[in-house]
Amino acid sequence: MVTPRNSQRGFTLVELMIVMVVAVPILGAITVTGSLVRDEINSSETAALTAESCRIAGQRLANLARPGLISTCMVMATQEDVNAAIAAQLLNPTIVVPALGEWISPPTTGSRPSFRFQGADGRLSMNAAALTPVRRFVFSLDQGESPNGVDDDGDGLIDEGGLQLLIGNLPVQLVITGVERCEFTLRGRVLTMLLAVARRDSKGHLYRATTTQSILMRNT
Ligand SMILES: [Ca+2]
Ligand SMILES: [Ca+2]
Repeated sequence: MVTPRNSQRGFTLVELMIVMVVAVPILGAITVTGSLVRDEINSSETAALTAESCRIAGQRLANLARPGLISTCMVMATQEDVNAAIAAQLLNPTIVVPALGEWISPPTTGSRPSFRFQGADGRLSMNAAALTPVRRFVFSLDQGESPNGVDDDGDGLIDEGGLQLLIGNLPVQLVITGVERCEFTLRGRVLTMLLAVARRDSKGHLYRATTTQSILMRNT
């Protein structure tokens, strides 16, 4: 007499091993793919946020500087300005050598990282003698960074710092951080502002964005 096979029997060890051999790589692939997709989404978001914050900061600078009067524009003297003045003074002793960081008339060549001006807002525009308080865009390197083209503090960003807005002597707003390049260039009445910023995501990937704004400073 033949005993019917038990249809309720479980998997044999061999069957389980076959299932594992087939299923485990598939599950692994699904997990890896999911992780890659998540990373891709995070990367896209960080890249978009970096570009957006850079663009907004550039737009803010342009809006703030637009009422600026050309006659009030100044830049902060860099070491190059000091060196150039020392060299020029040898030929012309009447030339005054500025201190590092002193506000000077914008040179006709190159760009500078900090800029100041006074403007006439809506209320004061009819009175040329009544200017707004001095507005300054001041770029400062982060602690641990020096301007040498090298990432001194090991965060991946090079020569980075923050751009601060001061009205009068009051620090009003940190316009943007993670700034690798901040350049103000005045040619005639055209002020060009360049901002290059970088951001790092949780995985250490770097994202960079640049924005340029040009505006016409006012004559009166
Ligand atoms: Ca750095
Ligand atoms: Ca550096």
